[in-house]
Amino acid sequence: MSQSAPLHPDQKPDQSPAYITTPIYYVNDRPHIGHAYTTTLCDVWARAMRFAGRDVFFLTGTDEHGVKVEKSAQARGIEPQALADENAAEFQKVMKMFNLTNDDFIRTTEPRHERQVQSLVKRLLETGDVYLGEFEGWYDEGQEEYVTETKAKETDFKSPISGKPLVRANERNYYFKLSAYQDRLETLFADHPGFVKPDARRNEVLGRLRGGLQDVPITRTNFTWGIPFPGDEEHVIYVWIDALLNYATALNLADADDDRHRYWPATFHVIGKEILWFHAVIWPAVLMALELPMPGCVYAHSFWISEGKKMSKSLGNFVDLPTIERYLDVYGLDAWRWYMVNNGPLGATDADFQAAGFHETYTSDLVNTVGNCASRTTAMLGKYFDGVVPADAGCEFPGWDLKASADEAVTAWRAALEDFALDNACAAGIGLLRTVDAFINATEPFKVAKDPERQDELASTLARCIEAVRIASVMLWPVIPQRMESLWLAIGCDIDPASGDLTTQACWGDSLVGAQTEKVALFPRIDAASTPMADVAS
Ligand code: ME8
Repeated sequence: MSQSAPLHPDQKPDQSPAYITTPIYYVNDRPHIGHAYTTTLCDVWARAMRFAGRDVFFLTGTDEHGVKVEKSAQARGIEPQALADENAAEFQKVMKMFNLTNDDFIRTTEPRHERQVQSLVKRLLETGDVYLGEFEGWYDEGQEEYVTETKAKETDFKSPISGKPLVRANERNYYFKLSAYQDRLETLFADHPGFVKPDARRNEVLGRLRGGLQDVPITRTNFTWGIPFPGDEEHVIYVWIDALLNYATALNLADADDDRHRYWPATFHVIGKEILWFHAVIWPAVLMALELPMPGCVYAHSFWISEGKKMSKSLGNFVDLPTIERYLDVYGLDAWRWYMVNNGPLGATDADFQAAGFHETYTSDLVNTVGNCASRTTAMLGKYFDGVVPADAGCEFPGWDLKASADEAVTAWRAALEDFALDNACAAGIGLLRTVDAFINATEPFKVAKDPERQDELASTLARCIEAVRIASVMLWPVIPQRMESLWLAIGCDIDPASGDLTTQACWGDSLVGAQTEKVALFPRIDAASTPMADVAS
């Protein structure tokens, strides 16, 4: 897809493969809004791209090894595998609950993953990118990562994430020669300015990268819950190397010839900002060592906080699954997805989850704009044309060109998706509906209808309104699929996003002429008193 190309029905859809991934989530904890958020963003993009005809592979999964999982399991008196099974099932439940369309769910304790990780690490050993060495340094136990002397001083020898003291650790381990990739990584960043997004995040990584790279230990001997290092089973492979490789093992990249190889490399690795270093520096260096092509973009979003405070176990203010379920019960899944995408931390700043803000967004965007525009257009079609969409009689309305507005919106929508600016994609869709509303207010079809001489004008107005509503619905479908499908049923249009024909569907035309429509009520008005606010605020 080219960013500036306007849509045309004859334009061939881009059917190239696209690969999008979420982080794989730790099984030592239960799923919460953060996990649902990242996965929903990827789902929206995957749906839009499939609709646009691309051959999409959308991957998510769980990260099941490491000392944190081992410790959590010990605390509960169960085996790590039992804990992993229990929580991986919770995460899989989330995918169903949010109707997420991932093509695979990878678990790092699966044999397919373990086998390939061993074979890829063996390759790194053979190329000399992994060697046996000794190291002493400051270690962040919570993050399972060494920090440099400079960084440790800056944070007063405390973890910048958990605030807990760093510990002095000394290990004989296998190391990855990260330092050898300094120049090539700097070139990657210079040649591909879009490699890390948003820009603020890219600048952070570049700053740290220019500070110099140290080799990183990629094995551990102080615990056993991990993949054994090939040829030296006293060591287990460090959880981060094990985890990052999921993006390759899910596509069976360590195996010769496989259908899934066509998806490599990832178009987007979508992650939270706290794990950017691993994805933007260590991961590309590992891929360089393995001589594999680089991902297109690492997109690092910011964090949800909750009612003004950082979410933490001690505060107990995590927006967890039971809380989310209450929102789904009251507002429905589409409303949840809309709020996630439009009010979430997609850019470089954190976003505050507020019950009041949720209600406001629902009411102003979905009830008063999307719902209202669709309902007033279909109501007028019912009243003046017995619900049958009239042909556009070609009347002129100076200052108004809904077709041009729709074309512009679709171009903006496509450009936004290329940038992973999903909020801007929503703005393009809902913006078109606002234009339709303004057009109705300006042309006043309810007055025109009273004059039998002005039937052509009335037909032109309503034919254009319903066509613009239809095109907006195509753009909004990836975010609010259930309601947009109800709308399609009600206006008698035959759209199947699985057919990949968005290029045709998003084109202005007369496909609805003669269709039997009925009045729709897409998003019911909800009384603020019946929202889950009280529970969340308490
Ligand atoms: O880091 N706001 O797993 P994890 C927004 N296993 N997103 C959030 C969030 C918040 N408050 N909290 C979590 C790991 N997330 C590793 C990843 S990948 C090879 C290995 C989301 O269970 C966000 O995507 O801690 C973040 O990066 C991810 O959950 C971390 O999940």
